[in-house]
Amino acid sequence: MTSTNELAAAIRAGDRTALARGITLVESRRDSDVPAAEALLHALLPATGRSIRVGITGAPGVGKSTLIEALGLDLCGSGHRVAVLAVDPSSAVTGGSILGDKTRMGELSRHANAFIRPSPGGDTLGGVAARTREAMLLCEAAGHDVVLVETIGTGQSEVAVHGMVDFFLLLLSPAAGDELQGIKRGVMELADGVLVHKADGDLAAAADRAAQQCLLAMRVLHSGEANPPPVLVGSSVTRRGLAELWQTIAVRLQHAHDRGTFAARRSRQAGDWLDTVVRERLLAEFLGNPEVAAAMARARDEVARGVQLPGAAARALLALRRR
Ligand SMILES: Nc1nc2c(ncn2[C@@H]2O[C@H](COP(=O)(O)OP(=O)(O)OP(=O)(O)O)[C@@H](O)[C@H]2O)c(=O)[nH]1
Ligand SMILES: [Mg+2]
Repeated sequence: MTSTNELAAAIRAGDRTALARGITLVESRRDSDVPAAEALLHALLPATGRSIRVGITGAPGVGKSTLIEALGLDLCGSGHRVAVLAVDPSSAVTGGSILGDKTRMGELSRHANAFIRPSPGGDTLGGVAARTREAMLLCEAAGHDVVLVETIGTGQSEVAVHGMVDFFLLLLSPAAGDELQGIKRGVMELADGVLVHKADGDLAAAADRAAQQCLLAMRVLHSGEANPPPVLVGSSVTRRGLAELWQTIAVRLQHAHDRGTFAARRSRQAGDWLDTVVRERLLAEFLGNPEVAAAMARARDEVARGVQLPGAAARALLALRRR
């Protein structure tokens, strides 16, 4: 039985088994694990925050994992220590990711400088995202100076991942001209940069055209801004544009540092995280009360049958708390 302090020391020393154990501890949903998990995070807090956090989103199959593998290998090769995490909303329901992220990033997962962790399970997307954020802190304490977070599946997880990274990269396919209509405007607005991916072989010309269209769209979205998000073109197969991509991200983050917006964004994210956790826990506590749960089931039934209004039913339910 190792103590929390021993585990914290082993994580800081870069022991991968300890890091994996630490993440398992903070991902645990057993009440009895909460004190040790919080103590571990508290002990490691001073060693966190010193990484570049990049979120990678895009439609299924656009090549997020392949890009992470290619970029991750380049970064590890130049001495960085890369951690790869994922947020998978479906794992909120199924209670654990069964996706073979590690097998899709086979070479990277075997690299001594890389650490790959699939999405945690959870009761809600908020819960999954909170555990990923905490895993990120542990990875930083273990000395990983680049954290890449992949959003899995469609929709939902983008806002959560945007809320935990310094740079949110949107991947588009070369068919993006058609795709732009399908991509939710909200995701375009969240993006700090866009990469039109798979710009190789027969797709290269289409990728360049898509990038032009996307650039126009981004200029409209960010009109009046001195430094609108960059739109790049690249391929994980030929590695075209990958060095430029990382260089662009690094330069923009350096500017953000210099202007103070980097620190401001992280502070805002921490505050938002607190709000989310409070909301989630209040709700879980409220609905965990058997009396409330029974009343909630009755109220749902009445609302569904149209014999009660949602607003009035909610007021009656919330009144149960004050009794
Ligand atoms: N031509 C070409 N194909 C690519 C490139 N990158 C990835 N692919 C292919 O695209 C397919 C999907 O790649 P993934 O990396 O699994 O895509 P993903 O976005 O992570 O997919 P999900 O995690 O399922 O959403 C695979 O067959 C890859 O080989 C690229 O740069 N060029
Ligand atoms: Mg993937």
